[in-house]
Amino acid sequence: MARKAPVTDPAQDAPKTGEPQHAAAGLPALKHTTQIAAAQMGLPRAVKTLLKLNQPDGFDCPGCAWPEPDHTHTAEFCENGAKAVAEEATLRRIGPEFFAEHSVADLAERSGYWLGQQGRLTTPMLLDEGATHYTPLSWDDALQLVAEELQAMETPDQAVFYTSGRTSNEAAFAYQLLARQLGTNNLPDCSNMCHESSGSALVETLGVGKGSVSLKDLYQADLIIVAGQNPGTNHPRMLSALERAKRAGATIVSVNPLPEAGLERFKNPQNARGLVGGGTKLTDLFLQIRLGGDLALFRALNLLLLEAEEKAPGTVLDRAFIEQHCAGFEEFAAEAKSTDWAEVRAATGLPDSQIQELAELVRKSEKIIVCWAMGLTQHKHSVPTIREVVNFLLLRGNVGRPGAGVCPVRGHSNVQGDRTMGIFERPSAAFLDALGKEFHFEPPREHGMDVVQSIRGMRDGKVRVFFAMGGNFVAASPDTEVTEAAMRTCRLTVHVSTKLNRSHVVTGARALILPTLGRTDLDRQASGPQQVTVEDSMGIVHASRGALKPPAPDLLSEVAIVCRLARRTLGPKNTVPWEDFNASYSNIRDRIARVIPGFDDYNAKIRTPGGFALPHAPRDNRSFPTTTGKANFTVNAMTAPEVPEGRLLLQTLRSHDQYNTTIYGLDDRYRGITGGRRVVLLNAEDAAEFGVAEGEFVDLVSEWQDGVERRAPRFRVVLYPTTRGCAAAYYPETNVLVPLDSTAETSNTPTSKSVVIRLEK
Ligand SMILES: Nc1nc2c(c(=O)[nH]1)N[C@H]1C(S)=C(S)[C@@H](COP(=O)(O)OP(=O)(O)OC[C@H]3O[C@@H](n4cnc5c(=O)[nH]c(N)nc54)[C@H](O)[C@@H]3O)O[C@H]1N2
Ligand SMILES: Nc1nc2c(c(=O)[nH]1)N[C@H]1C(S)=C(S)[C@@H](COP(=O)(O)OP(=O)(O)OC[C@H]3O[C@@H](n4cnc5c(=O)[nH]c(N)nc54)[C@H](O)[C@@H]3O)O[C@H]1N2
Ligand SMILES: [Mo]
Repeated sequence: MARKAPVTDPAQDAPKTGEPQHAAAGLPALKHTTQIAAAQMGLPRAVKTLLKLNQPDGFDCPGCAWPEPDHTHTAEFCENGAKAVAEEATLRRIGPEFFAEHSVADLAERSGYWLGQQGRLTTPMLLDEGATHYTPLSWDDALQLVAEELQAMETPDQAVFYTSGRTSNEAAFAYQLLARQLGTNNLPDCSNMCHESSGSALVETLGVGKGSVSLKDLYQADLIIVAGQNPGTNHPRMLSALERAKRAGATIVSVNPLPEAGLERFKNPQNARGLVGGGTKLTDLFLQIRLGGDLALFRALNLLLLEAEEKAPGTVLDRAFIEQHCAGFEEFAAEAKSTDWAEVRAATGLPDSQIQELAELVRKSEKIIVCWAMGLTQHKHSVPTIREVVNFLLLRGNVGRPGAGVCPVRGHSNVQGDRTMGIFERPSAAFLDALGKEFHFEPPREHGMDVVQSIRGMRDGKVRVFFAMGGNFVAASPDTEVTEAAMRTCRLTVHVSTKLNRSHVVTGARALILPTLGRTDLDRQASGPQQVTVEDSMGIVHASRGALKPPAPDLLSEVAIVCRLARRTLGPKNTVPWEDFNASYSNIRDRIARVIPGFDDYNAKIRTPGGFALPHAPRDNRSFPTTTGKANFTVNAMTAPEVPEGRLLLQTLRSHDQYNTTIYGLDDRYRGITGGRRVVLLNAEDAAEFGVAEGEFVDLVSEWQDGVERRAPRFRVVLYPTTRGCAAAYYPETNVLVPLDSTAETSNTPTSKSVVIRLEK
């Protein structure tokens, strides 16, 4: 029986609106941190836990992937990091009694917020075929059941192994090894919905799919452009870095359809200026762009730079860098010069004068960094947009020298590390060669399925087993109804999880919940307490040690689950010492050191406080491991989302009180919205044109070339200073509107930031 996700819980969803704020953090952030942490864990545990957060002997924040600065503060965390920790370190528990009381049909009626608030999972649970309730079972029985289902497949490609980006390096390495020993590269991950476009564009142009800057570079930059990112909510510790850069003289430009409070002004809760003073103004120039207008903006900037160089040869471009290190300049320049200002205006909605002002700032700036996140990666033309950002930086040699470079700001705390460990459906031949050599087996060579392909695969009956290492696949993926129906075709769905979520109630014929330790929990194995390692957004790898008493005595770590499952599943095929891996994670690290470049002496290096940096050829020595051996300029045709008359372009984004599909609360404080999430932010002139008023209810109906109607009912209108024609509403409530086949070219990322909609009263 297919039940739809509950539309809303009226008692919990009565949004009120006030004025959007113009500064982030400060005292209110401290107040909220304390309230939330104390409510979930009680005050003593809250204090003990938060003091261990991001400290050299403590655990890595399970929030975002922003790097830790040198540890000068005892409280090195932010409001939203504390919320992420409180969510995990909560004292609430759900065991067999809970599942006896609540049928799956009952749970399917609950909101994602309610599900998450019930507490930590404690016991392996099985939803048997035809059963109405989950029932407890032993770890042995649970893992045996998965092993048998995997062994019963006709081909290994009937299994899909999803990963969300919190999984440690050790667990990720073991997990991908299990999948490949089994014989499949079906290793989709949250990155497929997140920064895949950045990876695709950067590998092609610079040869490495990661950011090229460190925190130190940020502090030294003259100009920092923050495009398509809301750090005040999603990477709050980035604001301290921007503040420091600013105080060292940097100019900050933000490019966004929304005036985000965190980028306007930052009140650093770690100093008096921030707590009681006015804080620091961050943004010097705000370009309120149209959704999807960034390619046009960077093309226009590149045109202006090329024209300025023509007028004053030798003064604008870094000719020596271009000649020595780059390929494709002539083709790129010819294309850039064909840029049509009328098209730029239509795509960006910006006055020419603002783009010229930014071009002037660029000319005056020796060292430039561009930071971005989902506002750039989740469009149809995201890959060409990011390639154009690279063109922009290459023109003045802003890659591979101090204070300059590319800074894609990652989401999940170890999403970058998971990819480094081989969680990827399209692994390189070099990686597979090294893996095969180390473990004496022949890894599968055929590419596997990414997230969108996995959903199609399930829909088309090609997948028998869906296994998730964390995450909430059903709620995070696009086209909710399609994804939910796809999930239900599986023989078995398995979730290794810390908290209950929607993916546990939309299941295959049988389903398992395997509860696991989180980042904050003490992880004790045969050789003693274990540490794990993670890689942040700037390629620094460091250790993380959980300290809290686990929520239940027999919870297994992610590593233990993988190792035990592998031993049961692989049989004679197996060539891996899983028991040793399980007993001491340093045994896994020894193998990683031999397979993955940059990890030599891994076990020794993680003792360095603050961790160690992975090699990054463009940053370290201006060498570019691309197909041409140079940094590639690229030709990116002008394009922007097309919005028919009477329609709006919708972006689906995060509120201040959520972590992806985990809802912490119902407020979006900086945007002045409280007590509810089912809101659509509209420009007042658009609202007037469509004849809707503040507080009125509308259905959001998405229109896509397949002609299928996708509807998200009853959203309350909030008048908001967003760019004209550009609406905004929260994810995951609006995932139902994102068509499965509407994805970015090359990266196949769902276009969550450009959905054409109409409003219906
Ligand atoms: N507290 C908290 N922290 C998080 C998360 C969370 O949910 N909560 N999620 C984590 C994850 S997985 C990720 S990936 C990151 C996400 O971090 P962000 O990318 O900051 O998250 P979004 O809320 O999707 O915000 C997108 C921003 O881009 C802007 N934008 C949208 N479209 C465009 C566009 O076309 N052009 C431009 N220039 N701007 C645009 C939006 O107005 C918004 O400011 O955060 C991570 N950190
Ligand atoms: N419309 C729209 N859709 C989007 C986006 C968008 O902007 N708009 N953003 C996309 C992005 S950027 C991302 S990254 C994805 C996120 O997709 P996911 O990573 O799949 O989703 P999360 O909501 O982060 O997953 C939360 C669940 O992870 C589990 N969990 C938490 N910690 C741990 C742990 O330590 N171990 C294990 N095993 N489980 C744990 C908990 O059970 C929790 O319920 O969503 C994408 N979807
Ligand atoms: Mo993400």
